[in-house]
Amino acid sequence: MLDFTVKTPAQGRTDVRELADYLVRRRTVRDFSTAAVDPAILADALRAAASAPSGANKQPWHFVVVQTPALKRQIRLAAEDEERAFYAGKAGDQWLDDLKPLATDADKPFLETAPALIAVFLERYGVDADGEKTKNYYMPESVGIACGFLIAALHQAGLATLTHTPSPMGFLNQILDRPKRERPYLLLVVGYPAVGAQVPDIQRKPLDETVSWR
Ligand code: IYR
Repeated sequence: MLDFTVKTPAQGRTDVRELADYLVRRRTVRDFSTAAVDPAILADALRAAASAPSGANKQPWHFVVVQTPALKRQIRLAAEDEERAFYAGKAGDQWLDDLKPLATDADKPFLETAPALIAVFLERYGVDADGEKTKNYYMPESVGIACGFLIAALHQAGLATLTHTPSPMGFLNQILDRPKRERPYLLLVVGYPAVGAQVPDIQRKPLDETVSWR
């Protein structure tokens, strides 16, 4: 095995506790400061994300880091168009009811205030050197795992994120010039929380509800 660092169980015990204690402190933030983010932090977080396991190691993802104000503005305007339709009724009463604790609405100023947006695309199929289509496998699972790595890495760097999914978000292909074989999967808002940013008063389920031991 290449480069696999073996830990003693005692070291593992300490390290996983420290990691869990830190990960459980992550909260989704919706109120971002305009403070800049070090591009080297983004690069390392993306390096972690792109190392995720994927079906047949096809790595069926593409990440676009958006920092240009004009592009962020275009994305905000397109996302808010979709969100207005969603909150005006497309979502349905039950969904809107479920969202009440989050106090969200169709206004998405963070798409401009946050210093970086990372648009994550799922590659539905690949293209080889001869221009022939190649197959990818377990794409939603693979990209979801990569996004988990990305969010955890950005959190480790002290950054806040928001997993934003305006629906549909086909506008991202057009604004960011990505091919049709890539489907927008997630728009991750990245930055530091605004001074005084609040998060919803919501709790995680007790672990014995979501974990069984047999
Ligand atoms: N995309 C909308 C609505 C929304 C949906 C879910 I599910 C959430 O967990 C949060 C929001 C929005 O961003 O407002």
